[in-house]
Amino acid sequence: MATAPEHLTPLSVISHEVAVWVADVARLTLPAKVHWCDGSEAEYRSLQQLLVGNGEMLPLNADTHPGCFLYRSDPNDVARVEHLTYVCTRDREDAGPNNHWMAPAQAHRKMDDLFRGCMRGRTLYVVPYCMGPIDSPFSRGGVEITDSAYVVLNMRLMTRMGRAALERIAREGTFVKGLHSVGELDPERRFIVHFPEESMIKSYGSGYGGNALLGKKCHALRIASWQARSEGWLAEHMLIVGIESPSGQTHYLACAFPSACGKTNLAMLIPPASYAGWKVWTIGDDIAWLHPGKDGRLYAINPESGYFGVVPGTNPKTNRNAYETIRRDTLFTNVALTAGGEPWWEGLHEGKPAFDWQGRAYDPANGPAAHPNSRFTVAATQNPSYSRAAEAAGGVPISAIVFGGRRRSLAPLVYQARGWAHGVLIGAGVASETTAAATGAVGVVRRDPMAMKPFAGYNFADYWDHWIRVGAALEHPPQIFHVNWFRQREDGRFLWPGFGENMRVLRWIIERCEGRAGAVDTPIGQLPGPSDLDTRGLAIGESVLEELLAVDPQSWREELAAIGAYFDEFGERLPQALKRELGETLQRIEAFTPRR
Ligand code: GTP
Ligand code: SPV
Ligand code: MN
Repeated sequence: MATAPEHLTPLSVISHEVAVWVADVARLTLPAKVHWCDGSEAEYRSLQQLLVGNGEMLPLNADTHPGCFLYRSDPNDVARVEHLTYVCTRDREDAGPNNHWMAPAQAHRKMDDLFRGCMRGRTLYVVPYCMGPIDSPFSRGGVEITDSAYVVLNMRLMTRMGRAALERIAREGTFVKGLHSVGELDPERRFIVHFPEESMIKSYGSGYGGNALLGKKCHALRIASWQARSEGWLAEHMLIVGIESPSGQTHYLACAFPSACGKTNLAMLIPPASYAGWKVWTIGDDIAWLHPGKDGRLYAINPESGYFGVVPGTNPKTNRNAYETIRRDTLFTNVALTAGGEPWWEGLHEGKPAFDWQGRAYDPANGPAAHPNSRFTVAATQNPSYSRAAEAAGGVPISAIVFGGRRRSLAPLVYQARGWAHGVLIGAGVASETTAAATGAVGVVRRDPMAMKPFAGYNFADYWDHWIRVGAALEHPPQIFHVNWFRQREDGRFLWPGFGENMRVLRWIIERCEGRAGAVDTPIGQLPGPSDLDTRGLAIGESVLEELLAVDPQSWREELAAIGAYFDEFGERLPQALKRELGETLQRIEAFTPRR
């Protein structure tokens, strides 16, 4: 059944292991047809037509949005499901208190029972993909088997998918196995299960985003973080952005913010008018694989080739680059529709919705017109700020690592770690308000270390230990910072204008890396003094700036206690260096009298 079709000749590109696995899966799932994806334009177009033909996808207004489509997912399947996501290691402790765990044998049994015969009457798509540039030694291959043509379309945009990936896998001999079925889309029969020791993923019952596009969070973060630990690198939930100063020098920053906390926006930021001559280059908007280089610096590749971005809030003012990027050849998921067949969402500031994300006549009583986690899928090359360096086999050198979260209070606009180990403490202590990117309550502050709470494929204590080791071995480690764009007034308005204006903070970060910008020492790290931050042309009051840059000892005492209590969950496995950094920060707080 799983013999390779003629359009993939020479057949030798299919490794024996891939062929055997596909045959095994076909015997389990019993599809009517097996389709090996070659990744061609023709295949892409024909799958689009298939979905339009059976009503699963709607072509959008071809004059305003050529090549764009709307896909409506099942209303109960609109976000990642963290409570149904498992990491299955032989030893439960290896998954850690940060992951749901099942014994591997039991998990395989449970999943295979769900998969048995689930593709009857359907097509099984074999999706070979490569995370990272095809010719990069840092890249890794995978094969996703899925019964969703929508998943195939997304994978074609998000990864290097098709023939070249299959060839690379045949050359390399190893790949990550991902088995996916939409199943019945029943939340009671939905599980996203990882077997890091077998480089395997089994996902059943969802057709949405990170649950179903297995190259993304499942492979490039959960499985890859496990591999990275044993191989001496880092797989992180980070954007990668290049900032070119008027002198022509480019610094690359890798920034870890939790889901729906501004990575895509920062990665394609447009500097304020006063920043003539500055340029921003996007390498990646969600995931970074970081490798120590021979020169003692850290180098990053973006394993993805597209963006699966949050739609609401996108407009020419907040993010003109994203706005331009998604005007053509874009797959929209769960946005609203105007009477003229154009996509619509909250925060677009043009047109008005006629139909909501479920296809109902729009009625504000039903809530937002576009789902808060509605998304665009688009090729990265369509981004006006796309950098060719995203194709560089060796990656780009990282000057700074920036952690961040969505905190309405406490965390200042920006601060710098005193060194690598202190930076790891800052990353491990990140907390953020939950967002619509995952099911469950929104706006609840929770610990989200390195923005990896939902994505670390192993015990966080071991993960922090690995971070400390990687940095200690670097002769020129990146500087580490923390930012917070989301401080709010009582009435909910943001204190900091954000978006393009974040450039002012990035500038301070870069000039700190160059040893040029000033800073004030505080117990939590170094902060810009009011005159160290470029606020020219910014309508922001002195008192607001003071509030954004304040360190309140009592609140921080409580925060550090909360971080300590969180660390206690990890028991003896918690690295000594983190305990030490936490203790030293506490001591500095006790000795601190804030400036007035
Ligand atoms: P994932 O794709 O889920 O990983 O999200 P992300 O981190 O890429 O977040 P994204 O850039 O898509 O932003 C999420 C939401 O935050 C959007 O609604 C943005 O409009 C909003 N946002 C982004 N940057 C800023 C900012 O600087 N200030 C404020 N107030 N909102 C922002
Ligand atoms: C996230 O939730 O961090 C995303 C979207 O980037 S998803 O692909 O669903 O994980
Ligand atoms: Mn993300």
